Amino acid sequence: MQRIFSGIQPSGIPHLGNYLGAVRNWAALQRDHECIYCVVDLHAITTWQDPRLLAKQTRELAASLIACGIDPLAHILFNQSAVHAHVRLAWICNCVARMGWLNRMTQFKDKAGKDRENVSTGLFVYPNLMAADILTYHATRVPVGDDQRQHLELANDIAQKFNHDYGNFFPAIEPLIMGPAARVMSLRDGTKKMSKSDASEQSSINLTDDADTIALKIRRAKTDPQPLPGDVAGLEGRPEARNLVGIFAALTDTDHAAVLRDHGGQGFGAFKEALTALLVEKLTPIASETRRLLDDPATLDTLLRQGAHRAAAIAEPIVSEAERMVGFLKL
Ligand code: AQP
Repeated sequence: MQRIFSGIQPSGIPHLGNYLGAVRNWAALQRDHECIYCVVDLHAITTWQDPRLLAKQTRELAASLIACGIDPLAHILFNQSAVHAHVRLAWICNCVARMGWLNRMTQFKDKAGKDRENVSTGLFVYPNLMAADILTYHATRVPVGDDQRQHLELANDIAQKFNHDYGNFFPAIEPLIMGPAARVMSLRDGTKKMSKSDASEQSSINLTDDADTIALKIRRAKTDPQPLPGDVAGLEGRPEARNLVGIFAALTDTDHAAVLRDHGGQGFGAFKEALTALLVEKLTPIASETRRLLDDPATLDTLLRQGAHRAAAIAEPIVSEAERMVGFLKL
């Protein structure tokens, strides 16, 4: 059975993009994989996080993942800072990765923007930590949204260079980028990724939104004046229409073409109503289950603590061997 690893940052409330691009697939993959899922708090602090909120956000995200169908008993769910092997291997990855490789990372360029001199060095080496997260478990398959494709290529480059420099040890990593909503875009701008850190609350559907909030955000979602086209070619140059059709397709387990067969020619008013009904049906049970789980933080903490112990038991021998191969004195 192949081992899966993936992570999500407790940097705010998870949104529809996180759900359709990643977490929903994580839940499905549990059927035929050994899965390790991680709330990546070390990654979150690469941008400022209020220390009074980070622990709360970590718990909330863990509850949300369980509500989305992640099974913390049959598989492993934990918070990253609780397993020290990640940072030990991340340091080795920092020393294996080349500056030129990191300079090409588009996510760093997007997030740093014009403020490059003032962002944290952690943000720059973020992809090295991500490589370490995966390699720490010898995971071979990594389900992520489309925005992480370049980081996974870099993780493979790091693994290959380690294998070349120190001896064959790390397996190749296969990215699993799945479904018609692998990159969900902002509801306010179809050319921008839906993101937790977007300043506009209207740009994303959050997994904690109630039915009225979902309806309002979809009603206000940016569209264009044309009705929906009858085929996929008609979505060309219409990023907002493509985004809403992609979301509909993902929620109904179909594709863009099937949605347009049923809804092509319809104005956005009617389509938005159908999309709202679908979102409310799929997301509001997740929100109420998350609230229920958060009513019992002690049980959540126990699940995360046990997850961290089980993760550490897998990680420790792998990272110790990597350290030995590098030449560290292991007493
Ligand atoms: N818009 C998206 N569409 C599809 N998938 C997405 N993911 C994130 N945004 C989208 C996927 O969700 C997983 C967890 O992502 P993350 O929270 O760890 O980091 P991120 O990609 O940086 O997400 P955000 O929302 O943009 O967070 P902030 O604003 O804090 O940086 C990943 O698999 C990601 O691909």
